[in-house]
Amino acid sequence: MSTLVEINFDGLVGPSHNYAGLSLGNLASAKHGGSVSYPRAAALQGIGKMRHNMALGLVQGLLCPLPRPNHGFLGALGIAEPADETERRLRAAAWSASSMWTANAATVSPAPDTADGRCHLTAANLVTMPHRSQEWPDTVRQLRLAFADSAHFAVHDAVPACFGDEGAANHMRMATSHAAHGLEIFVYGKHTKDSGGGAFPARQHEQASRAVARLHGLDPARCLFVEQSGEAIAAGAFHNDVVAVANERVLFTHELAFADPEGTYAAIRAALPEAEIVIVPASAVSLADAIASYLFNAQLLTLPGGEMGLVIPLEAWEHPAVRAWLDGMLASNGPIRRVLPVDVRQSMANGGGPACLRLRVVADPATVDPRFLLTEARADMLEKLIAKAWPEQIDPADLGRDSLAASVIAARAALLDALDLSALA
Ligand code: SUG
Repeated sequence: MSTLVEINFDGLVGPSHNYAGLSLGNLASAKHGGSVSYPRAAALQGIGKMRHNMALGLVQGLLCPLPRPNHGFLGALGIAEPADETERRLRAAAWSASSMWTANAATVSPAPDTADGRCHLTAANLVTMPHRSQEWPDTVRQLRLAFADSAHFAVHDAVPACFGDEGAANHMRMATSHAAHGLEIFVYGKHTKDSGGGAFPARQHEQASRAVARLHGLDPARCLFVEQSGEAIAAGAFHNDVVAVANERVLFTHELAFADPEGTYAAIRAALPEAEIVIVPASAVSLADAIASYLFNAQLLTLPGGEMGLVIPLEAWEHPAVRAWLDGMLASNGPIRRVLPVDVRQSMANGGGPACLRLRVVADPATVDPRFLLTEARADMLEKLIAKAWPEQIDPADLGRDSLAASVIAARAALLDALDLSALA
């Protein structure tokens, strides 16, 4: 009997969580740049979401924040004390808590899809955004601890930096069940004006996706490489998971997510005849409303009873057009039977919804290092630690202050100590 289940590894929000407006093309990040952030509240909201999903009967994992401020990054840029606005932005990059969005940590191909029958993970190089480009070496160290069991996992370094890779945020997997051989769908963007894009960067390069598929030993007949619509990128869908999400046989998508929607749906149906595609038309929810509310940045989960639930941000639930569409969907006989709103407002203000905050890994939980799995008791312990050690608030003008750096470093050290993960220090 298969023991493979989907485990969601949420990124714990780091103590340096701040709003520096670093992500071009991410409208929420730009809008909140310069605002005061609340790291303690942000981290507690994250734990709240993890608890919410555990209470549904699901296995919950967690990944730790990376070391910040990253003095190595600033040193490599020759910055000691910033002299101008550009250098101040680079300093803010060294403080970013962006590793909380673990959907960008890696791309994951579960064991049933790969040639050697192991679950493969490739760390994402995240090269398009300077503040995210520093993540992967520390991320890969952490993945190699969490998934150290080489009989079941293979963890790869990031693909070369000439090809931008944003990890699972541009990757969807469809299958009749998590444990079945899946169809892996890689979504990439193009920079060209012809595809409607250009104002904002297309962060995922096709050749990065193809490299990941090769590294993971995927069957080319069970892979699709699909172009994201330039219109979606231009509207602020800097990752595909802002406009589409898949789970098992269901794809939930905005009608303007892909450059060739009909061709994409036909290719999915040809590869997976059981596929059900739930399309939200722009006439019901405009691209702008979808992106502002993060309706699609949802966790589409198979609940223990077998039905599917959609964990959405409160912002989507409170949005009139989105709510009207969701009410209609629930009243219909569609495959998504429950809508479950959660409060992750602090992360949302930087463009990270429920789906950004988690990395999905289909695996037997017994093969994962237990230090990366959450229990109620550990959640209690983490809440106490965060309440004590995480800064209550950060004004971006405070980035660079020695006293703030000391408290951020001490908070992470206390966390690693409590989780017996000081090896990551
Ligand atoms: O890469 N925001 C992240 C949000 C990532 C969301 N992830 C997914 N869609 N999977 C990003 O743009 C904001 C940082 C700042 O402005 O300080 C930031 O990095």
